[in-house]
Amino acid sequence: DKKKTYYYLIALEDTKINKDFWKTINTTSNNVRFTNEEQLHEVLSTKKGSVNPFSLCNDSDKLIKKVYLDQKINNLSYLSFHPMDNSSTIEIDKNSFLNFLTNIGISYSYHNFEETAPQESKITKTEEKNEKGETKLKIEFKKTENFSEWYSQVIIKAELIEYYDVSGCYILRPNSYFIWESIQSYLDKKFKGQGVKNVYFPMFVRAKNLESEKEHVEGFSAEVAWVTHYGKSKLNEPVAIRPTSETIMYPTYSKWVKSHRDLPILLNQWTNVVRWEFKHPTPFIRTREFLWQEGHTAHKNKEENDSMVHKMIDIYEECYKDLLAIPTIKGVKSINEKFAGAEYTTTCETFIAENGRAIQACTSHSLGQNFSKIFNIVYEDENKEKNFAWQSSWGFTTRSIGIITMIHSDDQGLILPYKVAHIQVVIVPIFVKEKLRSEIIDFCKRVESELIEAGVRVYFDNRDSYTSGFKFNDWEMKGIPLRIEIGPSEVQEKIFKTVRRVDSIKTSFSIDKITENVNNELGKYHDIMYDKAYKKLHENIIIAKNWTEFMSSLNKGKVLKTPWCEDQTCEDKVKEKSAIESRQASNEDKTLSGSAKTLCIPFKQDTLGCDDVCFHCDKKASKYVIWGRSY
Ligand code: 87F
Repeated sequence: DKKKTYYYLIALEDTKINKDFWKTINTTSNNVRFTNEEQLHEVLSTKKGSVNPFSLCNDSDKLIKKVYLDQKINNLSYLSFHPMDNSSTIEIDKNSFLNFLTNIGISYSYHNFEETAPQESKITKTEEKNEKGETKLKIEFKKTENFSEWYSQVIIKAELIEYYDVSGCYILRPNSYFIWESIQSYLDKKFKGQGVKNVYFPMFVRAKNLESEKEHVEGFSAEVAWVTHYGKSKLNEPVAIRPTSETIMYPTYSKWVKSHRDLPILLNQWTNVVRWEFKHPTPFIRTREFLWQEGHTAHKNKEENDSMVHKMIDIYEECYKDLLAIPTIKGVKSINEKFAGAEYTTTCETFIAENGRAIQACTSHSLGQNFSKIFNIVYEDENKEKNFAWQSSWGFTTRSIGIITMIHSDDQGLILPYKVAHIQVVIVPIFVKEKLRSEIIDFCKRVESELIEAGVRVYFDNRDSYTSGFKFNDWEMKGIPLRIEIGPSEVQEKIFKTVRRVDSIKTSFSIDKITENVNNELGKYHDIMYDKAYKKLHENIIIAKNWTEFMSSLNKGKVLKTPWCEDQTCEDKVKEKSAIESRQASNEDKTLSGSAKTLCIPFKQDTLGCDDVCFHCDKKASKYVIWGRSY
């Protein structure tokens, strides 16, 4: 800074250092700048372009008192640095690197470089009203051109989300909460059909329980939020807010399970969870608090447990398909990508073609006996022998609402699957001056009441301060599946006109069979949405047999299906190489940057030839696997 105090920051390449960060350390001024060439030489005996943390051992006068590490480094197992220039890379185990710092007498601490001040609503500008008091409706960005701005506008203008002044937290408005209630009601019935019962465990967890499972907590500990105070007093023992409930529920499972007669335990809870993430937040997709259900079961043997794991991922897949009209790729995670506490992890993956990113849609884990060994969930079998229980856990979150929005919606706004739409049918009267005005209203009311009677969620938009054109745009923006238009000619011909949101197809039906025709349209509606999404997903899965094909399709924003050796280090290398090569290819084009990782090894496998080799390392291929950039 201006007083020549030196700060040494080590940040991941994609971390943006926020100006608010400097306020959190005691700089003499906020005006901190990159050091100049001369000072670089003086302090670190190095030059521009060759700065790397190993040069810290040249700082013999100890001008740099402290090193600030990017919080995200906490989650990594190894780090990569350019030694002197960018023609080569040194990989170093993180703990060895930290030992190096300690050994040369440097103290370090982790910081969140990206923390921002509370954000105000981004959208105020576009919410200005026009002279008639109507909100400007158009989305100003195209889904294919600027996906992230497009998404921000859809969720605001369709009134799914309102911003909130705690970073990473959002308000779910009635239009999106209705979707969540529909998902809850669908899944809850399916769970109960499997004999699963609902419970509620507290949201607080003591450190001793949270940390009792080292392997699984290590990678996540940076995200755990803690309550340290009440009022102005400090708690004797801080308590964590649940990021997930294994360590909350399983000590009790241990109490409940004594004999084989106490098994299975089949429990689920609908809750919120908190994970204080530092990656850039995206409403619904990555938020610091979210809603979910988490199921936790315990069984006598592996077979019963495996079948639970698969039953649950099947229910999730069906929910995406039958309720939300979203096709997914169902499979098992690679060793690198599975939940660390699990024996194996099953998943449904989706893909957003417009920004080339895959999203994990839900997950169901076999925990094997990993947790029962830690929490001592032991039962005595029929032969009086003691065994550890076999366990599963599975979760489905409000991320699904983001997935619906991203998959289905278009440049006119949201498109809702009709089964989760708060309004399924909107009736808009069309007045031509005063011609047949009261007949039109009566006609609309008749259609409305017949549909209500049949259990259709219908809204008769009789607001007289808005034009019909405005109403069309308004309901299109909000994603309402079916619009019924009734004007003078409909009244005269005893028909009604429907317009489908998903493809703008207009059809006229006779007034005689309102309910039958509308239900028919809605049924077709679901299939149209699903088929569209299915086609888009499968058009974007590209088979790659070698590295060149892989990188070329990855850089076109595709997901790749490759023959693979299933080796962990092979995946590490692909991850690293794809990050470097896509950076070179993308040239600042943000949408094409980032590394590829495996999404899943699909359950549905094409047969591999006996001389098929891994697309990357040429070892024998054992499975087809799907790769992509993901959220
Ligand atoms: C963040 C902080 C602490 C994910 C975390 O997937 C712990 C965790 O254990 C953590 N983020 N996980 C894995 C969650 C596993 C599992 N739990 C039940 C699920 C589904 C529902």
